[in-house]
Amino acid sequence: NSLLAGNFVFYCIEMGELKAEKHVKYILTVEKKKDDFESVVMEHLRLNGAYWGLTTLDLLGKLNAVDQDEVIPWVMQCQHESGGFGGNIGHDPHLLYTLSAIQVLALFDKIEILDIDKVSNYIARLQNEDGSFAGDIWGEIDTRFSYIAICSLALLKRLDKIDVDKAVKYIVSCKNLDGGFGSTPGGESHSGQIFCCVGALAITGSLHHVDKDLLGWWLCERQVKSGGLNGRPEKLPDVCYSWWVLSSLIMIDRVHWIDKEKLIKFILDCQDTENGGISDRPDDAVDIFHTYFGVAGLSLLEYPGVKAIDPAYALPVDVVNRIFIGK
Ligand code: GRG
Ligand code: ZN
Repeated sequence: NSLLAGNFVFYCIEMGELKAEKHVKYILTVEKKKDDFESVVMEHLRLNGAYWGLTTLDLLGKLNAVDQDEVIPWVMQCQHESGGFGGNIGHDPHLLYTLSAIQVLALFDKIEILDIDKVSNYIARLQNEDGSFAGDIWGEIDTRFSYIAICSLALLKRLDKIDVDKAVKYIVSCKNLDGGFGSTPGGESHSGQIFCCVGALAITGSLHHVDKDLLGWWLCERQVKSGGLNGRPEKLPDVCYSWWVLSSLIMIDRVHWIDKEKLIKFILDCQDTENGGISDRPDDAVDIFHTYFGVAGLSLLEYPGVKAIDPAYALPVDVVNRIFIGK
């Protein structure tokens, strides 16, 4: 206990502390404002934005500050007759928003209001003969979509609707000699794609395809002097990689290879301590995306007062347990 208390004091005094209340306020304001610059830019990704904002609120223990009777009917209005979800009402469906819709409903324990077969059939139809997935009817293929399909179907308990073996084979075909993964076979290793591939392999129980030491080495080399992580060699650090890199390291059991305290300090240094929100790098402008990744990163780093997040499903651990173990 005194060790924990000692740690807490260290976080608060030595490193500056997480301005949780300010971030909650910032998220609630972004959710409400519909016509400022950020909202206009975000218009087409509102369902993603809702997932980022609401998950952050839940991690900070403040999901109840949101009226779910407003959020849930709006989410359901984003659904298309094909079964997939668009980024906003009337927008075309895409796997990206379909996962966000499922995740938002999961946060509120409302997955059962979905027509589960309809949604899972939409996802399953996007699998190609080689096991890969397209993001929507236009056919762009990317391991992001493999992850989204697998994560969504797992949350809906409908993985049997796709050919999981082929899906895994395709992901493995995107593995590189450096141990990382790219968006398609031969594509450069990038931390975002690595999260997707490792996450999909974790969910399907296929992590034996990963060379954990080789990939762990590549991932921990992403930490730069300031303590932040970059997405690939020679690039600038960015708070969002605290999620993409760290979640991957946790899934392959190599998170002790980075300096956690330095990373916590980097994330805390990216806060707007006056108006709330977290930016990609110290002194840049905050946005809801990096606010989510900062708080989610701190959650993975076991920062006090932040709920634990599941590194594969990108949802609070209690939400994931509610789905797979029961209440
Ligand atoms: C549920 C967490 C969650 C994700 C859903 C959409 C998705 C699945 C995953 C996206 C994975 C990905 C490719 C992330 C990377 C995003 C990013 C910051 C790209 C920037 O790339 P560059 O090249 O930036 O612009 P760098 O940092 O390399 O200079
Ligand atoms: Zn970023």
